[in-house]
Order: sequence, then structure tokens, then C-alpha cells
Amino acid sequence: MSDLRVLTGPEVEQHGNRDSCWIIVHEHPGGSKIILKYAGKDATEAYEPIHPPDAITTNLPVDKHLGAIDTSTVVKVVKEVTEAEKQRQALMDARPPLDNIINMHDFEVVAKAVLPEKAWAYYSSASDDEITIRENRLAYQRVWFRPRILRDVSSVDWSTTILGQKSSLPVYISATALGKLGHPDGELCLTRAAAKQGVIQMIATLASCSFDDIIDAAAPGQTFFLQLYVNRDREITRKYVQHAERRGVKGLFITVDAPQLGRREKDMRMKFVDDGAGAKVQENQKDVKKDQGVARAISSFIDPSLSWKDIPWFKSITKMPIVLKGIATAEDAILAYEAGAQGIVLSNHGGRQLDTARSGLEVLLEVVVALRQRGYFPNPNFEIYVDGGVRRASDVLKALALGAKAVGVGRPFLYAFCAYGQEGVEKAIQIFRDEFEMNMRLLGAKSLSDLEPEMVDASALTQHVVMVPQDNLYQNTYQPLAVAQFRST
Ligand code: PPY
Repeated sequence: MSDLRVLTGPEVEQHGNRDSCWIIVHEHPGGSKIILKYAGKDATEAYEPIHPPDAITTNLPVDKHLGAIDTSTVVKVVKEVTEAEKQRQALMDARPPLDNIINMHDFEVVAKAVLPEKAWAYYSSASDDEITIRENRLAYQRVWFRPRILRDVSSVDWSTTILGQKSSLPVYISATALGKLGHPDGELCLTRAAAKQGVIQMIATLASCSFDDIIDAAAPGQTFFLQLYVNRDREITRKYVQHAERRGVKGLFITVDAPQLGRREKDMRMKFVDDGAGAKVQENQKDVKKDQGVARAISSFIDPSLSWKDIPWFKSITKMPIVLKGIATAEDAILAYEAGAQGIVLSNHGGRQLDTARSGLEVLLEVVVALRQRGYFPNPNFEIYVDGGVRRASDVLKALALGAKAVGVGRPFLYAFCAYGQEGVEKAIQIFRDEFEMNMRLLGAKSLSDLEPEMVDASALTQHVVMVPQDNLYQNTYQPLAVAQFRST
């Protein structure tokens, strides 16, 4: 780069059109329309949340870098502060104090209020009619406890290992993308909190912070897993995986439920607002790229041809344990075991992929039966994880009683840092701890190894329509539970 010349703002402005388009930011897969929107201008602010800092140096050939910019000559695009933005800032200032946050739902309420509309739409959205995302919660409510008593629960221990790595909780921070849409420090909030609390973080391929920035921020000995989207260009994937291994990542979680990204309509509608009327989603293939929301616009690198035949290749390029993330049937759980995976995540991608796919918790029932029948379960070298809809330690205990080794939690930690930064994530983990202590005592489990299928009644789990008589007491007399309160503005 040193022999490149220094450009000036006016010089860049000359190239603000389709024929000659230069932009300033610290092959664009999101299509040309978004580039043209910033043609001849400083695009850094829009660029940063959705591209890790090394995206350009990694992906753009050196001869395509035009040069360094003399920033004193650049006219900043003055961003208009909208009413919505002012209101959002006011709500941010009036957030409930962190001490008043007592459960995961509270984080979500605050995040919804303080996040920019686009970020909330991207994070909270799920596919199609959002039936699966709701089912992820409901599934836990169809499982009831069968608690045991008189077991001397004066001390209870909820620590465990996940893929052989120590974890202070049977919970890991699952991968969520684009963290800087919601907080300037992005995923580093998770890294710092995880270090303090002894929790494992799964780094997302599409994190806003670069992989190296995250690892560089780690405490000595801190454990990470890597979530992998497999690139059409396998060389890029090979380098990425091997780099992660060299930097000490302890498990490779290959996402297998996203050959194409689900249609998340909340996210897609945001694009309408931003790009003006007339944009039509998927009216024809050409339109798709530019009007499909934050997520789909940047997903074209993901390889839809990924298949079981690729698993031996992954095993040949890394010694990290391989876990397939996004298994949804007993049939595929068996194939994963037989392919030599060291684990599976029963997941529907937070309800963001195939709508009306079943909850991971429900899938767990058939997976355990099928693996057991073949002598594949229990097996210390093959672990089953579940994610989606977990909001309470009681949810985790249900999954563990039914055979899971640990659960992944994504959105709650994301919302915690969007609302309160690193401290929010630490508080979220502390809430889980408090809930584990109480629930394990009440369930009669001194340690996680005491959990067994007999401690839950999951007989209604596979029944998707459960008749419940109307409860007049609940509907007419009960006082609804309160949520965290904002201070008056
Ligand atoms: C998701 O949004 O569900 C993801 O897994 C992350 C993502 C983000 C953008 C493109 C593809 C996937």
C-alpha cells in the first residue's frame, strides 16, 4: 500500500456514478445498489457494523485499492438526526438501572426500545410467519418437572465441560452476527464478559468484529468455539479454519441449516424504508440482491452445495472437534455420528431458517431414542447440544434431563449487550447462575449428573396442539407480571 498515492475528497467525488464509482471506507457481495448509494462519499459509518475490519484487506485484491485518503479534504455527509433517533437516545438515557433487570425478558424489552429500528429488525426477525421462533419458547412450556425431594441440596454445582472444555455453566454463548449494529464494541462485549464469568463464546463467521480482534481481546486461556459458514471458495474456508485452530479455538461448529438464508420479513421490510418505495422483494431474481434485507444481501458467499461428502475434507484440514449445527431429525443425527462428528446442535437457527421446523428440544427426544438404539448414546465423545428459545435455567435443566450436554443461548446475550454492553452480559450470566441454584435445589439435583429423564414429563412435547381449558382465575383475577420500568423522561 505504501506506494499508493494520497487521494483528496474532491477527487473521490468525481467518481460518484455508475461508470466510475469510488468510495471511502476503512467485489462487494451485497450488490451494486448499496455501493452506488455511497458513491463518491465516505461510507465508513454504514460499512462498519456489517464488515469486519479486515474484510477489505482479505477480500479485495491490492490493485483495486485506489490509495489512502487525505481526510482533511473530505466533506463529511452530515447525518440527519431523525425524530426516531432522538427518541431512541432519550430511551437509552432512561434505561432501567441494570440492578432492576431480573430476567432475560427484561433485556429484550430494553433492547427493543433502544436499538435502531434496522438492528432490531435484523436481530429479532425470524422466517416467514415466525411460527418456529414462537414454538421454540412454547416447547419448553410443554415440558413439566417431576422434582425429587429430601436430597440434601445445601450445595449445588452447575459447572460442566462442553466438548471437553471447562464451562462454569451448561450454557455457551451461541453465534449471532453483526454485533456492531447494536453496540459500538459489538461482539467484544461478549468476549470480555465471557472471560470474567468462565463461559465459552462461539465466534460467528459474520461477527462485526474480526476474528483476530476477538481473540486478541481474550483473557489468557479463554475458550472459544468457531461457527462456520462454508464459503463457495473452499480455500478461503480452509485458511479461516486453520487460522482459527492455530489461534487456539477449541471446536468447529459448521452451520448446516442455511444453504440459503430464510426470508425474514421484518428485516426485508427495513430495506423498503431505506431504499424508498417501489422496491419489490423477490419479484424476480435480479431484484433479490438489492431488496432482501441486511442478512440476505450479504449471504451470497455461503455454499449451498455443501454435503455429507465434505465432512472428510473438514476432518482432513483440522484437528478441532467438528460439530454440525442445525440438525433437525434423528436420521441426520445418526449420519452425523457415523460421519465422525464429535457433536451436534439440534437447532432451527433461532427460527430464522425453515419456518414450522420443530424446536430443538422436541427433536432431542427422537434423537436420543435413535442414537441409544444403535449404541451411539450415551457416549463421552459425542455430545448433543440444543439451542433456540432458552430464556431460563429451568429451560436448560429440561434439555439436560432429556439428554443434552449443554445449550446455546444467542439472542438474550445479544440483547444484554445492546442494552447494557459488557456489564449486561455479565448480569445475564449471573441471572442464569441464580436461577440454576434455585431450580436445581427445587428439582433435587445436586449436580448436573443427577439430572435424568424421569425428572421431566415430556409427554406433551410432540403434541403441537394442546387443548387448555380457559382459566378464568388467570384471565380475570391474576395481575400480569411487570416488566422493567423506564425512568420518566
Ligand atoms: C443469521 O442472520 O441468521 C445469520 O446466521 C447470520 C447471517 C448474516 C448475514 C448473512 C448470512 C447469515
